[in-house]
Amino acid sequence: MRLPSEQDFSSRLRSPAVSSRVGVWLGVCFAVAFLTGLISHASQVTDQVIPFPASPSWGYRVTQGLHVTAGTAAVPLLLVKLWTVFHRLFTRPPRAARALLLHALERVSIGVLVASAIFMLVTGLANAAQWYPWSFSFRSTHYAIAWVAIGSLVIHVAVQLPVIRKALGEDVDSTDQDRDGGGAGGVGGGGSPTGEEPAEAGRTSSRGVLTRRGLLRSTWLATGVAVLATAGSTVPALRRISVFGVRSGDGPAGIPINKSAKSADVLGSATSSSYRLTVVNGDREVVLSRADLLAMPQRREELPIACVEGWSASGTWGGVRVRDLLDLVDAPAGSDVKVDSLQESGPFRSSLLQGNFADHPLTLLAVELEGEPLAIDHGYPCRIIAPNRPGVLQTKWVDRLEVV
Ligand SMILES: Nc1nc2c(c(=O)[nH]1)N[C@H]1C(S)=C(S)[C@@H](COP(=O)(O)O)O[C@H]1N2
Ligand SMILES: [Mo]
Repeated sequence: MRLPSEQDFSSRLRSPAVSSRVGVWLGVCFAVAFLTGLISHASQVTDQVIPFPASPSWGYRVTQGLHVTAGTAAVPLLLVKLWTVFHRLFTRPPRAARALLLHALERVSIGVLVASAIFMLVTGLANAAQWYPWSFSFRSTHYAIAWVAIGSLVIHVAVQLPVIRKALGEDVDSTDQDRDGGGAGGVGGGGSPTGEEPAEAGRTSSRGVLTRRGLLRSTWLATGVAVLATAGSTVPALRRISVFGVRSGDGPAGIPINKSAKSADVLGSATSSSYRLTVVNGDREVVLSRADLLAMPQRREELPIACVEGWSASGTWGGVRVRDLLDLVDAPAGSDVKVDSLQESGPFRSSLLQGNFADHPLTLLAVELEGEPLAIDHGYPCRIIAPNRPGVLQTKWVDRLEVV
């Protein structure tokens, strides 16, 4: 048995003419995912100097919807792209030491790019499906590898720029940049290139069934399907065709449930008549029942829940302004507030409301949704709902607010 050689992958579809066109869109998806990912990261780091802005209230909904959609769209693009360049795995390394070193460096950088790109898409999709077949922390690892992926992508584009520019400037069927000057053997021929084939044969884009244009069209179609199938979890009009956005629109009051009261193990404590909310500022402390909360001035605001997994849904929430509660314990303006819940374990059992969120007039401790008392799975007796905030920080089953 012998190792395959580059010439064994003789399809005319495996050309810079195709891979650079797919690459452009792949690059766009990675750029969008990277930038929106930085935003998502900033929204969850609560000790930054410049606080994450509380407006526009729908901001995170849009950026995180874009993030997950761009990542999903990248999957078919990456698969096609890898297929079009796969043969390069089998190029014979050069003999001369200097050329060999450069070759090796280029190979390592491609290896890093491919590995990190696959890692990003696989972990992102798995997270969106709430499937964690790993033991590392998703968020910090996904974030760290994002820098590796984007860094190696920038290097790759810089190195390949001459090839990319030339390929994009020419017709997609041009064989100018193909291996062996456009004369390599055809699909299924199995023979090695002789360089003596008629020019005609070299120019034909398809000796197989698929033309280059056909392949590109199928790729755009697959990408479009991936976009529609994901975007529906953010865009209500697309919900019904959104097969990946399974969690959109179900759940009480049309808002999906992320973690149920049962799985958070708060069914008993959340419905208990001894439930109390404690608001603390230093040695000032106020203890309120749910009835006390209902007796305070009630506000109604329309705000979205926007999960980091990409789904989002808007609702009309009713409840007490967090700032009104902080006034009960004379919390100074701009105070950061730690929010605790009845949930005893789990990564999202508590959150920090930075001062600009705690003081924001739209930030509520909600007791109702769509005019009904909050469903237990949405956080009964009360939950945080604040503008432009990732879902993970919209803490449910709140029992303590403490100025820190
Ligand atoms: N106490 C607590 N609050 C929580 C969570 C949690 O696991 N525990 N999950 C968060 C996440 S990840 C999201 S997306 C929102 C979802 O709110 P919903 O279930 O009311 O739609 O709740 C947030 N609040
Ligand atoms: Mo979430």
